[in-house]
Amino acid sequence: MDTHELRAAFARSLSAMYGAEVPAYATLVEVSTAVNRDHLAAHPETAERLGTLDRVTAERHGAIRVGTAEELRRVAQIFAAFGMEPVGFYDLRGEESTSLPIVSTAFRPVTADALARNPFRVFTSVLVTDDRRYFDENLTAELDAFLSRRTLFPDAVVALAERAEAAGGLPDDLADRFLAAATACFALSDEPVHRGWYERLAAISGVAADIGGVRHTHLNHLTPRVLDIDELYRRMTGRGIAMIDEIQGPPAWAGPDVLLRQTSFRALPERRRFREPDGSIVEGTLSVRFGEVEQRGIALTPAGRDRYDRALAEVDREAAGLDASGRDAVKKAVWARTWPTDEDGLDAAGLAWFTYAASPARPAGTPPAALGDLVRGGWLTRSPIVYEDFLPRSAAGIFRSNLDHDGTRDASRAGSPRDEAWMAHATGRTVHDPMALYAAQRRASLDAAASELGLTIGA
Ligand code: OOG
Ligand code: NI
Repeated sequence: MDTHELRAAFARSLSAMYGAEVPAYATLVEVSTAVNRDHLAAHPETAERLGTLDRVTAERHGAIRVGTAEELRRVAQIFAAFGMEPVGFYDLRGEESTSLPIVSTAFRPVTADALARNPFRVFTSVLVTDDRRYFDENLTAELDAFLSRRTLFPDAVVALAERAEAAGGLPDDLADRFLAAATACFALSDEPVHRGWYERLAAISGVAADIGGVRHTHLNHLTPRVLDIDELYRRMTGRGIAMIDEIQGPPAWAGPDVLLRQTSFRALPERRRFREPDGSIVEGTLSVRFGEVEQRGIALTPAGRDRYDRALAEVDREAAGLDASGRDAVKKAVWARTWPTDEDGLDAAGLAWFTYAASPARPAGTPPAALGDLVRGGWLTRSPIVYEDFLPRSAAGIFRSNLDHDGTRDASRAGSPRDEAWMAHATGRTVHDPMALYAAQRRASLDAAASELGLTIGA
């Protein structure tokens, strides 16, 4: 099995495991598949503009959380076997009440070809155990000692991953063994949770307890992609599944969808065993795992992203104190006055990423020089580049609505430094800049089109 087959098989294997662990996820996948099929039937001309039905139906992202740089390095090696490389640096800490004591990257394929084969991505976070806003000196020392005594990713799995990365795949028998062992690393453990330790961390942050309160990691969620998230939301609600009350990100509107819209069903109580302070084992529940779903739009340039961030800040100001439907109305109004209503407008304003190809049916004669004229004159066709990354701050409402409480932080203390260079050092790998990947994809398409047309296309 080559790298791409391994990645597709890994996504299927995790999906089967998560469906068995979290039955509502299986419902979510079933409803998503039906929504996608129906959407394609209703809009055959446009439905596949941001990805074929085959890609979108198989598409998932997962989220996992680890505790140390060493755990990060090992999981990066496992993902490398699947052709998934770190892209982007996200800092989820901060002053807002929704802040989490983690920094993150996303492991995903980076070439257009690999993304088309299977775009599986895993948002991967690491606990910042020495951030004094959350943990004092003593707790940092206790946490680090606890984390140093566990092994999330056994040597045998890491060794197979090294071999798969070096060879670009694995022979079938080893591939099966590797897939099973890699999947097992992310299964929910039934080992009893030490109540006292878990609750000490949970008082600070539910995410800190989820990471540092147990001796294993697990998938926190696995997210299918839909072509119509509003319809998905209606159908899930119709099946009696309690969804959070908002779709996060841009509103539904008639113009082009950009970036990411996400929503989720609430975390469900899962049976867990607890070890009480007196040593007895009791049955209980924890609610940490939820069901997210997403609709992907066009990737934005830095100028587009800036406009997006300012539009959302405007929504926050104008919608302060409003309920979900009031906020949605504000969002729609802000979008209508902020965004171009079609792809021409996005491209002309330099807000979104596109690829270009020489049109097979282009006119005769001398082509114009400017990119916009080449598209308008029928020399080039233009296709949007789908957003392949994450917006965890915009999804903060999802994470928040799935935590029992906001936790506690001492904003008067300084955070500890973490940045992309730290992430690169910890993973032992280059952390790609998402914007550079989109820009390179655009440039490569322009270069190919230019050589086919026999001209130079600037910009
Ligand atoms: C962060 C997960 C981020 C998304 O879709 O933005 C993410 C966490 O582990 O809570 O999956
Ligand atoms: Ni997610």
